[in-house]
Amino acid sequence: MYPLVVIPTYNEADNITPISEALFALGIPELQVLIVDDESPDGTGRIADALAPRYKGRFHVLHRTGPRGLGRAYVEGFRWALDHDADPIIQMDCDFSHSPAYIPQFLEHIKEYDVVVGSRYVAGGRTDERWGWGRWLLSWWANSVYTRLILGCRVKDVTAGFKCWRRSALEGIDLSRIRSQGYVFQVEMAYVAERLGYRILEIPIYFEDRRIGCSKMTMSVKIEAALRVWEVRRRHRHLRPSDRLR
Ligand SMILES: Nc1nc2c(ncn2[C@@H]2O[C@H](COP(=O)(O)OP(=O)(O)O)[C@@H](O)[C@H]2O)c(=O)[nH]1
Ligand SMILES: [Mg+2]
Repeated sequence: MYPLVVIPTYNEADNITPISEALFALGIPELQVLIVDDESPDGTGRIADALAPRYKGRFHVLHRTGPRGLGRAYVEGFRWALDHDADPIIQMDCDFSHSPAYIPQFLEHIKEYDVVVGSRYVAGGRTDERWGWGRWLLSWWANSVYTRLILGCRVKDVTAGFKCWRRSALEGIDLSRIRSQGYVFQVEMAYVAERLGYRILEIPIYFEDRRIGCSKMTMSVKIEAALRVWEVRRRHRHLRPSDRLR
């Protein structure tokens, strides 16, 4: 067993090398990294392949083909993690919005919890200082009011993408239940984990905007994700702790 960081990538050519360096610079013994690339046109996948020999068996690359999507990339990455004895499993973006500096805290808390969430919306959590009021309010409302009210979730940052999972939680969730193709994957995983009664801890993080490259989260993607929250609710609201896979 070893901690594994899973990073989905789409056009992250300028971030992939620095994020890998930052992760291994943490000096966490046995830490491994899995990149799940969706045929990025900018060559991220090729850069990742070239990095692998540098980290001697601790850096892995999955090349997905077919329709791309954040949700599909994560499900494939998590399946790989379960097949390769990883525990715990950390998920994060490639763009430094999720600072690797929080990972030691995740690894500490996961000893007591099933899921640790890097949260923007608990006391001490923050979003980028450059966000104006309007943007902060929209994000907070979409996340902490709209999505949480529909789902009746306790988790405050229900769209968070920076999380640490105990292997047993990912096994119990049963990844074949998870259907999201895109960003609503984060919401679906948080909701299913909560319905199944897993112990969830939110720790505050500072979420900084990406410095390099561009977000794939366009307004139409956001609207689609917001509508799909209803689908997530319909699909999983009957779940109980007894529905864990094992
Ligand atoms: N494999 C894969 N990764 C993706 C896809 N879309 C986004 N990502 C990655 O998911 C992470 C979050 O995406 P980003 O565009 O930064 O979203 P934002 O932080 O919400 O603006 C980044 O590491 C992206 O490269 C996709 O379709 N496939
Ligand atoms: Mg980002």
